[in-house]
Amino acid sequence: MKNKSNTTALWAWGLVLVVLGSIIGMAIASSSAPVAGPVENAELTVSEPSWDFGNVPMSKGIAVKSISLANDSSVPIAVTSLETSCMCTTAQIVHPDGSKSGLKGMIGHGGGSSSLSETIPAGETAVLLVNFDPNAHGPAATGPITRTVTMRTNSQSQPEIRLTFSGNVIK
Ligand SMILES: [Cu+2]
Repeated sequence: MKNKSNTTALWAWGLVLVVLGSIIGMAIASSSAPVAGPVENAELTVSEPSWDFGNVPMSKGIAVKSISLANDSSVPIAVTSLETSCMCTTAQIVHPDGSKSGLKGMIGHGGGSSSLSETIPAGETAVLLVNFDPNAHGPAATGPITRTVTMRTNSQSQPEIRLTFSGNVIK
């Protein structure tokens, strides 16, 4: 009797280990898998690759611009990195369901990471929110500015998307 239940218990543990092992194996495989791509015949249509904020009063705080990123192709497109040219500027991808990517800024000495794994499914139009803080450089920093926001994608024909904006910071 004792032997039989021991054998059964051994088999049960063996089964648990096999199941656990395959679950862990799959998790490792999916987390270390490279982001799919590059993909062909897939591009994001950017509503405004460049824009001018015009006068940006310090008193009104952060200026925000919404840029649409339309995936009109038939395959998902991955945005693999996002960064800005200066610490006064941040950017974030927002999906139609309201879910958001991490907020990304300038990548400096030891500061943050530009890497992202944000998928824009076929047929989806996501929004890139770009925030410019006219107060980030202190009260004396008035005058014209130019900044860039750079995204990398797994599209073969569109590995990098660079947006540029200008503005004039006033008191
Ligand atoms: Cu700046």
